[in-house]
Amino acid sequence: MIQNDTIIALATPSGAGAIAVIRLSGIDAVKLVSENFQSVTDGKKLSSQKTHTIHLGHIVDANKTMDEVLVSIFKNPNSYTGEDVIEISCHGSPYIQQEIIQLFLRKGCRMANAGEFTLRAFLNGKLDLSQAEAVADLIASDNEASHQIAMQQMRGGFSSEIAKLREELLNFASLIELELDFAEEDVEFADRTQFRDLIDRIIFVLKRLIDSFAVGNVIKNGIPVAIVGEPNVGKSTLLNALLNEERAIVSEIAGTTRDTIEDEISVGGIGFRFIDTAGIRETQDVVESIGIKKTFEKIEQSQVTVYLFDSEKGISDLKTIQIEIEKIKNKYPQKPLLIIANKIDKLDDNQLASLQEAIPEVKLLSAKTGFGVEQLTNSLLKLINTGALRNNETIVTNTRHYDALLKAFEEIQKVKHGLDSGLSGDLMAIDVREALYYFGLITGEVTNDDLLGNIFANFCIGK
Ligand SMILES: Nc1nc2c(ncn2[C@@H]2O[C@H](COP(=O)(O)OP(=O)(O)OP(=O)(O)O)[C@@H](O)[C@H]2O)c(=O)[nH]1
Ligand SMILES: [Mg+2]
Repeated sequence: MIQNDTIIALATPSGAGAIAVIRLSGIDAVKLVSENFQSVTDGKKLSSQKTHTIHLGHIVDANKTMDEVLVSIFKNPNSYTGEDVIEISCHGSPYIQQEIIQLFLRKGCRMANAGEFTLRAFLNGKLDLSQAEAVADLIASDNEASHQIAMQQMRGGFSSEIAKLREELLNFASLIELELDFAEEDVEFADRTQFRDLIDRIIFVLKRLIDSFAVGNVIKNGIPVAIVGEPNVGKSTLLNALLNEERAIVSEIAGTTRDTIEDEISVGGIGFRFIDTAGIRETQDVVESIGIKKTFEKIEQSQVTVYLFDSEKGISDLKTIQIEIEKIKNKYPQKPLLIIANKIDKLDDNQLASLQEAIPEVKLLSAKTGFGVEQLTNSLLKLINTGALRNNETIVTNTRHYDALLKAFEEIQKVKHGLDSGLSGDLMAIDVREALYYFGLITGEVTNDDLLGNIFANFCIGK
């Protein structure tokens, strides 16, 4: 699997820009660039320059000068990939980018696959697997929370904890296996009290990490919030107010929104995905009824439901609204529900007071004036348990890690039961080995080509 041929790719986004960076990594990176580089300082040879230096000059092919560039040199092992790496910062015209890449492909480079630079970093021991995966998460992060989690994972917070426990467990595994060689003598090399203590610590850590996934998953993907209610109550107006742009069409005609409209914003560092839905009512209109069916699907898929009603109707026809609220509560008893009276700009203080009395949990809002919008986003934040995030605890966001943690947890439970019931050493050793296997999957001590292929295929080319 380990290859050190020289790979090349554009590291910056494709298209025109002020500057583009082309990256090469591999055994011939320095030599190839050196042969096609003319320093502004006469006679300066790139190949004899020190690592971590930058050089101004021209990329030339035969006698043709392609661009004035800056070349950065990183010699192995002190580079991102652990190999010799060259970064060429050229002018960001797509033509220049392609000309330079084509030149080095002709000279013997190979176009890098998605994530191949990071794959090499992993294979050369610069990163463990979960850190490598965090690189992709970091690039994909688009809000403060997902950024924070990815940074923490990249720095190794999570995998170093796992690696340390794995090490300790490995130690005990060897001792237990050693006992098997002395089965006749009935000795115990592995101190059972210490062993039990380690198992308890592992269970504690695994449980915390497994529980964190619920938070992590939500943060990574954005929290879906469905905005529902009868036609014309102001759902689309609220969406626009939340997003601060005219995203959805608003009109006084009931049934304006026929399909669902979604958009994401960051509130307090957490990504919320708001879903504006078609108003719920009995209708003969085929298109509208499809939209209404979708509304219920969206409630199912969302983490939080925001139920909006027209506060004037709250005064004139309270019963209907109370019935609606009960219906949603009965249908989705587990889902957090925020009840919002919209258009409160149309009510006077007495009416508002009686509305609040009738529906104690109601939140008052005017999507038109913006009153109550901030309070609504605050309520949403409170619903999401992000305590772990604020406390800077490790949060698991990766499904692959989650699966491995669950399996490891299962195996460790077996070990614990084994200890409690005085299971023989040979059987216990099997469970310990299984747990070790799943720990290793996370950090990459245990891998196979399929697994690596899957992980790195999701990276961008050039990373
Ligand atoms: N006075 C007042 N009018 C509002 C408020 N919010 C929305 N409206 C008006 O109510 C009407 C309906 O608003 P929409 O946002 O289209 O309502 P909707 O719930 O998306 O309606 P459908 O898509 O048809 O289900 C529009 O004329 C809005 O201008 C508000 O807070 N106060
Ligand atoms: Mg609408």
